[in-house]
Amino acid sequence: MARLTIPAIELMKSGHSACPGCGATLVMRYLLKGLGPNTIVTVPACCWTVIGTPFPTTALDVPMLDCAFEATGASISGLRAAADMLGLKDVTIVGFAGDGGTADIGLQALSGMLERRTDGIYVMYDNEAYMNTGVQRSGATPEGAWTTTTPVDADSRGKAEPKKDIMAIVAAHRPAYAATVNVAFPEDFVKKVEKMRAIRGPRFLHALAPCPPGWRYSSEKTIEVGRLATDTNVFPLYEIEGGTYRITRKLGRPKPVVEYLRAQGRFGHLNEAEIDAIQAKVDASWKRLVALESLA
Ligand SMILES: Cc1ncc(C[n+]2csc(CCOP(=O)(O)OP(=O)(O)O)c2C)c(N)n1
Ligand code: SF4
Ligand SMILES: [Mg+2]
Repeated sequence: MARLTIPAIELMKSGHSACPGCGATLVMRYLLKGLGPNTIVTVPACCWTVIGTPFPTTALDVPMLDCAFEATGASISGLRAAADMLGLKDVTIVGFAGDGGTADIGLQALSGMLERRTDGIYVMYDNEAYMNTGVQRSGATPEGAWTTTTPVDADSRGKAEPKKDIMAIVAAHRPAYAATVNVAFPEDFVKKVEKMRAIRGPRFLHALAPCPPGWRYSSEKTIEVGRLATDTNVFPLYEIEGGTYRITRKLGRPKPVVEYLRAQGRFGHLNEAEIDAIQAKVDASWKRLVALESLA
């Protein structure tokens, strides 16, 4: 029998207030399994402020602070400085923010934290919209997706613009470590977290977090939809260490993108030509990633 590589420790408990099937809860759960108890988490406005600490309770066995929506990067730097002043060298400081709070409103603070070489971890859990306020489009919403602000009607076919490439933006800051992870691949996820925990300097995790109400699929399908995102190359798994790219899951023959799109109501309106155009863009992005890896 294959040995289970995921640590048994549970630092995220039941009793949280997420929707059934929420991918963002699994991001926190696997993250804390990899980091262990000596961790402080800072969270801006997002679903997780509601999920994690409905007053006066908490679902976490580590300290969790609320920071302003745009301030996660600055909050990581401030907590690191305070921990150093107190001689708490072994504590890991983690910022845990949504895609809206990272790729849009928190981008400046993230850039500052990376540029200052803060010794901390920034996690962007990506459910690809502003979910907590009712599924508004973010910079990380993929092209073609329905949201409440990118409707499907006579004038609109969902989001017209492409998804913002947060990993390319982070990579341009030359972080000590950056990686993509997906809750549907927990072993790969935890292995990367354990590795990044031992590295010093600014580190970043881009975590895919499927969201049943926002992506419009039924709640038992979170892992199935998550697997399809990676196995169609829509959301490839890779890491960047010291500027070197390494793809951590490669399929001989990826699945067609249509399988991922058809599994979700937010893409239900797309016609064959629109799906072919998305497939061509996914193929081109994958080619670019393979070329980056070959530079190693
Ligand atoms: C400065 C500021 N603007 C707007 C809000 C309202 N707000 C709270 S959560 C949220 C959505 C966050 O989206 P994202 O970061 O993607 O996290 P998610 O809700 O999807 O988990 C917004 C717009 C706020 N709290 N503060
Ligand atoms: S809206 Fe989505 S991200 Fe937010 S709690 Fe529900 S499933 Fe999780
Ligand atoms: Mg979001």
